Amino acid sequence: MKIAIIADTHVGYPRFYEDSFTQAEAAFRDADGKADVILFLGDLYDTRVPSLQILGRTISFFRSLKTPIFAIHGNHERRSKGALNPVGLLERAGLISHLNFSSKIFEKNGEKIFLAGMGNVPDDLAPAALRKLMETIQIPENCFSILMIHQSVSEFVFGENLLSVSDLEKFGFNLILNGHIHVRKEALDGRFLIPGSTVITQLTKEETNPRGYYLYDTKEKKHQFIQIPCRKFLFEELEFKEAKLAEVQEKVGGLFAESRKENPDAIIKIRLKGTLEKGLRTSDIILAEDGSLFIDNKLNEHMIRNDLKAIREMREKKLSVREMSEARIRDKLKGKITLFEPSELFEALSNSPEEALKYLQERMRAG
Ligand SMILES: [Mn+2]
Repeated sequence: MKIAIIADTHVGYPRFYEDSFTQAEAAFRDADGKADVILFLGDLYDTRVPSLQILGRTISFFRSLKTPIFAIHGNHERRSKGALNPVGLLERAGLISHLNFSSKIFEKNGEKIFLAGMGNVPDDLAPAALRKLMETIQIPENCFSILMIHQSVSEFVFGENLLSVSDLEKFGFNLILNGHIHVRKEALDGRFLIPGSTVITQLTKEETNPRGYYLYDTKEKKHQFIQIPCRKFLFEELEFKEAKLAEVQEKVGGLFAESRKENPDAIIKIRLKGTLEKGLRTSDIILAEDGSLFIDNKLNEHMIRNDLKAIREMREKKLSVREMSEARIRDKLKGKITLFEPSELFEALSNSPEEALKYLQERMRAG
């Protein structure tokens, strides 16, 4: 059987809105022509409640595909227990199968594959959630078995209490597939695969690598990365030494014009390194950015390294800040408050005070 593996399409991503659609569609369309089944690893949408415009466009698109799709939801789509997430909505529309902490068998031409899917949970809860999932399912003997998750793993992401590839290997699946990490990764001689995102989101140097999806052949037990047409991303660096303002502006302008000429549509990031002349501060360097030019100003970095680092981390971990606070609240309240589940109350509160009140009343009634 031929299995297409797609992840992190982030449809509706505001910074590269149109790219998020065209590149997601390119991956699914290509997979539709090559695979017997498509597995999707979470973060189909960029938000938990996409607009009707975004939902409408994807629904029309998925209706045009003929290959069955099995999907889990990612952290961008995660909602509190009982609340419908957009991946669940697509299942209700009959367009995909949502593997929501559950398993399914897919059969074609007499060959069966077993699919177990765990939607995203806060990373610190992932090892326990996975153990729980494993208690409720049983891997059949006559099937090629696949685990689908959307988590950070310690081999590729820094963090505490994360799942690790070596732990995951012990569960005995033939193939382990993970989303969440936006650059392509492989481990266990191809038995652990992360296809990466189809749209550029973090503007890191690693993201200049091709975007695409995996095609896995269960007979040959081999995978192949299929590149999709994608808007070009250029990552350039300029180094200065005691530079004057005019010199920086001139060089950035020149490099930008040159890159634009060769790649009119490219997303361009220019990193500035080195030092400025005495008396000139990093914040004096103001360069025009537009929707496709991004300046990463690291001039005089030795002087402001710590500030920059903190800001950068905050920006990159936009979502995990929330996860970190959730985990901290959970820890603090452990055993002290049983009336509510902090993450559920937070979710309800972020929707409306009425919903939070209703949630609390329901919990009180449940006693
Ligand atoms: Mn993602």
